[in-house]
Amino acid sequence: MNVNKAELQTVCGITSKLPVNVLPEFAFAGRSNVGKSSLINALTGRRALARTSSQPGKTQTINFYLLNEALYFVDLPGYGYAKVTKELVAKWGRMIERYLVTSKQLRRIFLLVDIRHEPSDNDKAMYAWIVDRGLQPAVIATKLDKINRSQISKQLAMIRRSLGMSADDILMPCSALTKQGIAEIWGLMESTLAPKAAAEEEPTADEQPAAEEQMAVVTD
Ligand SMILES: Nc1nc2c(ncn2[C@@H]2O[C@H](COP(=O)(O)OP(=O)(O)O)[C@@H](O)[C@H]2O)c(=O)[nH]1
Ligand SMILES: [Mg+2]
Repeated sequence: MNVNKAELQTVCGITSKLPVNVLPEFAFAGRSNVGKSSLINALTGRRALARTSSQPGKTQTINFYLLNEALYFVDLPGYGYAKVTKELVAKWGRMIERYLVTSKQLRRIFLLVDIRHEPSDNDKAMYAWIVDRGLQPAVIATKLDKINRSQISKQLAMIRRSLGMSADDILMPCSALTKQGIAEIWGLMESTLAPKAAAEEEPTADEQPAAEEQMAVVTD
């Protein structure tokens, strides 16, 4: 998609009311510093739409970016940042959960993990929770430019195994620096939005998870 217009429309803090949007949403989750904001910038072809930072733990809000007045990117707070209190970490977890549970427009959650590292316990808990809720995840392995080509398939297999992904679960490598994988991520979003794909992916009544299932992320 060619992004002609991109704006930060809503910023929600821990106690803010979440917007009730009518346009489709794609959410980006993952630990602090994994590259969420950089990926949003690469996908939108903007240098600094989402603020990137070498200091982890800076984004403590849920940011809604409206693109082409047609869809939203939702930048979720990074989890697993050690230098904040347990209480704050737990609040972020509840905030992410509240968004994921209440959004009526969420079409897919991108869970970002660093291609160089084994997913953390929080990554594993987040992925399992997304799958249990019947939401549509896609795992993005970021910072592809930081490893040798010969390492790529080994690292992707490690991530798949570690998160307990099956062969049909989506895992895509990308680099916000070289833009490798960016077109493929747009391709996935476009097919997610296509009416046929959307109808096929609608969970049936029995696939709907129990409302009381809790997300176990961000309790470290
Ligand atoms: N080499 C490389 N660095 C990246 C990439 N994506 C993000 N970074 C760097 O990783 C750091 C954290 O990125 P940021 O997008 O702020 O992560 P966030 O906390 O998940 O939003 C920054 O220094 C980025 O420049 C990538 O694909 N390649
Ligand atoms: Mg960020």
